[in-house]
Amino acid sequence: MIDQITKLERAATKIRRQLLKLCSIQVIHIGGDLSSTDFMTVLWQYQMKYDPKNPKDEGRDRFVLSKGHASAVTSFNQAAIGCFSPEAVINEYATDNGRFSMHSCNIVNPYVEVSTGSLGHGFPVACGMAAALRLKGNHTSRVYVVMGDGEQSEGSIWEAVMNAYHYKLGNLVAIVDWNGLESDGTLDQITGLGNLAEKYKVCGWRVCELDGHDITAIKEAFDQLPPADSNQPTVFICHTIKGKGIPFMENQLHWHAGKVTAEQYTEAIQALKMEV
Ligand SMILES: Cc1ncc(C[n+]2csc(CCOP(=O)(O)OP(=O)(O)O)c2C)c(N)n1
Repeated sequence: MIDQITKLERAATKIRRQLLKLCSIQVIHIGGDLSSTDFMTVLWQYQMKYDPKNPKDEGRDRFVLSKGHASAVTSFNQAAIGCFSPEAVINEYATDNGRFSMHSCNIVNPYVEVSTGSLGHGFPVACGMAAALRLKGNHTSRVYVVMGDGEQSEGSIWEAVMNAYHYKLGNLVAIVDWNGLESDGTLDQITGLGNLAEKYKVCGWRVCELDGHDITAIKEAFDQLPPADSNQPTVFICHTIKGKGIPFMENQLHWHAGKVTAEQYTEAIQALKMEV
């Protein structure tokens, strides 16, 4: 019998294969999908309390994709837990009546809690959802929210950071995908983050800094979360590589978004085979 870590590592490789398949047909935000694949896989396929047959169950954990352009990695993880099939994601993506597109949309897809895409918006909404759970007397569900590192330069993020501390939202877990690149340049060329961990700490947050591709470390970080009814919000600062797993895409700005040729697809799949 294979252990949990191996199972999750294989699941992450499977997600990367599916992303590449879709990327051979459509333009997707492949760089930031691949940087978040490992923590998204552990989040969706291990950590979250979520019944795909009952996506409106009050007792569910909530997920908000604040870096809304990483919709494909979210959809394939939701497919992995049975929300829909991976083929549906591939066939419907960016089609007229499809449920899947470059940004997650809750009008067409009931598994999306909040439509996102405009950076800096999803995180404050997630804070509001966490506060609302408390007001409704739900002390067991959490709200997980994934942000980009470039997204950290949006002012609305820091209003929400202070708000989450003020309202003692221990049911809120933020994940920052720190891959060092945006769409137009490196983070340091645009707005460097400095010591991001210290910034969250002085705002009163519990901070966990980790290698965002180390499945064991990610699982442990989730295992060590304080209970949902605790008082301090948590942020995971995940050090990642944009394009992770595909050598010709890693740390390459122009692979923020794109489509692979047939030759590139073959090369990418070969690289993933070696990873298993
Ligand atoms: C408010 C806003 N401004 C600009 C954009 C265009 N945009 C889409 S992705 C992106 C780069 C985001 O970088 P980052 O947050 O680091 O995400 P990642 O590198 O993980 O994809 C930008 C500027 C947007 N979606 N929303």
